[in-house]
Amino acid sequence: MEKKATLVIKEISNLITMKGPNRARKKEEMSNVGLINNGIVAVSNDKIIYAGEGELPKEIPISKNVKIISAKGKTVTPGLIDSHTHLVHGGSREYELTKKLEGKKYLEILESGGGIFDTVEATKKATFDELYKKAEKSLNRMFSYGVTTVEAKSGYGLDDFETELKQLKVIQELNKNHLVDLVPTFLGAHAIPKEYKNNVDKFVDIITKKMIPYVAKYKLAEFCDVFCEKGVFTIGQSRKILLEAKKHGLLLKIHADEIEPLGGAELAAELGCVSADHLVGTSEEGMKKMSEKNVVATLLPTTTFYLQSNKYANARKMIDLGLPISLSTDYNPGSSPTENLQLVMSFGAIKMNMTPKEIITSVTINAASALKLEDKVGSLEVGKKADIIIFDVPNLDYLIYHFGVNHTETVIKNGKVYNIT
Ligand code: IZC
Ligand code: ZN
Repeated sequence: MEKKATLVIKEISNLITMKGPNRARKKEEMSNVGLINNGIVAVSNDKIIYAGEGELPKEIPISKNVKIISAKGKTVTPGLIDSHTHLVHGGSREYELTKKLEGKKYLEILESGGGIFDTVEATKKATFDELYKKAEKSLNRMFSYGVTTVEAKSGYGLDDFETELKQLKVIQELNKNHLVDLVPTFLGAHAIPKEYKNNVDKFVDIITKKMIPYVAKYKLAEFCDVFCEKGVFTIGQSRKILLEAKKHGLLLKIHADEIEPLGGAELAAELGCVSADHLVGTSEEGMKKMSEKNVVATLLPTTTFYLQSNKYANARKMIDLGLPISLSTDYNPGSSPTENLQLVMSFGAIKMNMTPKEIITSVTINAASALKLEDKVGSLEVGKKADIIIFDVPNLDYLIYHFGVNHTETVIKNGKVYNIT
């Protein structure tokens, strides 16, 4: 059957298609955003059937019930993708703010039994429905910011596997019911449970021998992640966990060099991780190794901001060395309590000197690549999912320059139109 246009967005002042290969873009490719002035996009049901300039070609058939939207004076992009979040968790940690202002650091709070451990307790206590409703609220907020795909991690059960599974099942259920598409990640190795403080290898054994095989068998996660950090999991322990995950068919991610430079980037290259995330303390050697292996560098500048650090990931050097960059919120109750990906984009510019073109690449096709979804989303090209955002801004620079507010006017998800403002 011929595909008829069911939705047409016309007169688009700035259409950012991200046209190009379905893979993470690097170096100057990150500035090729496929900008079309006076653009037009046609959708048939949930797929894009045309993206170009001016009028629709005559050959494109139009459905009788076609919906037509004008985006004159507006900027249109692919649906944004948040490729690193701790979406599902119980409680919140606003009481840490005072401690932070008194000078307590994130790892000190964790070391003294707070931080992630507090959220573990709150997540254990929360029912499935409570976790679901809280995460749903955050997802609604993300959607309103123009985010149509989100990665979501477990990690607040630790040795209580039931709680890990509860989180993963909340993600699974939300993925069925919510408009936003979710990509589940198993982060069993998020902190060392108190009971295993003097026997971390025992906990690593439980993760590798019991948890990973179960999670993989019941397809509860697509990715496995590890918090590789001083006082958390070492390089050796992270390697063991990720190798086992790989054996079970899971794709790999790693929290690498977030606070202390341990060599997580080098490990990501060695193991063929799809992405390495944070990379604040990464050495040039580590960056080069990641570049050779096409590991996506996921950078999380609002986390650096919230940790009150002045040292941001060296995005410029990474781009020079050919690392594809993805930007995301790291939404979590401790080090980045925000769902606002547009804010992260502004931080990418102001704190990491990324250009608006590099930034939009980082939250579309490169973020899709960090989730292995580059064939389905991340650009506005024929055959891709009709996830499209209309921003009420006259150009891309404006979207990033006027910061801290929501510029989304309309979210088109799977070809359906949702008005935000
Ligand atoms: O709850 O603190 N960095 N894990 C690693 C987090 C932040 C989440 C948290
Ligand atoms: Zn994280």
